[in-house]
Amino acid sequence: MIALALVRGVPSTFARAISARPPDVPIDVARARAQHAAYVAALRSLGPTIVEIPADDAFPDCVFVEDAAVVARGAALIARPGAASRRGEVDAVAAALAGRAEIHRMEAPATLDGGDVLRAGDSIYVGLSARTNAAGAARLAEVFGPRGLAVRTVELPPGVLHLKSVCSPLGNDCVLVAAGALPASTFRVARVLVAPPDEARAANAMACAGGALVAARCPETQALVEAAGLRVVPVDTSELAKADGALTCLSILVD
Ligand code: CIR
Repeated sequence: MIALALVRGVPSTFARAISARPPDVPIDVARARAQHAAYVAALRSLGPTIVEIPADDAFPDCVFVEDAAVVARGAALIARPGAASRRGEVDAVAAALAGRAEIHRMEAPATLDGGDVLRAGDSIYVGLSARTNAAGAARLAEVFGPRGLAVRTVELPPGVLHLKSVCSPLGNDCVLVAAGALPASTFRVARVLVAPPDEARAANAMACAGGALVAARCPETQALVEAAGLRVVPVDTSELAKADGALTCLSILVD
């Protein structure tokens, strides 16, 4: 059972967050904050208690809290994010997790972003990306291997920011993947759902308890997720997407 979800506020500096491609229309921080508040309300409606870490204006990307830690089976691995400008984000997240999980750290040269980590059942898949390196994946295995979780690496195609930019877990035995993004054999799960090409962004859904937040205006993916037995709550995070954020990156579930 998911007891708790950590989220983090949108800083006033959010318009300076990293973006692979500068948006045509600049980020509107007030709109991003309104969308974030709606996301948090939607997540709360799925059941977890929400703990909100205050935003820190020194870190424009801090709202993407998922990247700061990986939490499973009572342990939290505090990440060393691949982007140097994001490394200072992790201290507040570690402080919020202290007392809720056993804290583990990682050191240079290891790098890892939580967005590259997908857990399904007894497996943890980790994308090797521009943000997460082999030493980061090895540290993940060191911490979670003894907890009965097998760590499996996934090579990401160039241009994909994070593993979960193209897929996300829907419970323990089901993964949602963007059409054509990864080889069919990537995941050892009973069921793989495929988001159609014109809804690729919906491949990042935020599952929690018996429900899932799914990108707004993606009806086919919403129907697929519903047919898999999850209650779907559509959410619009288009302003956060201008800085390459999707749905999982806005929270950390602590079970
Ligand atoms: C970054 O480039 O690091 C942020 N602008 C976006 C991070 C999104 N994180 C995620 O999907 N887990």
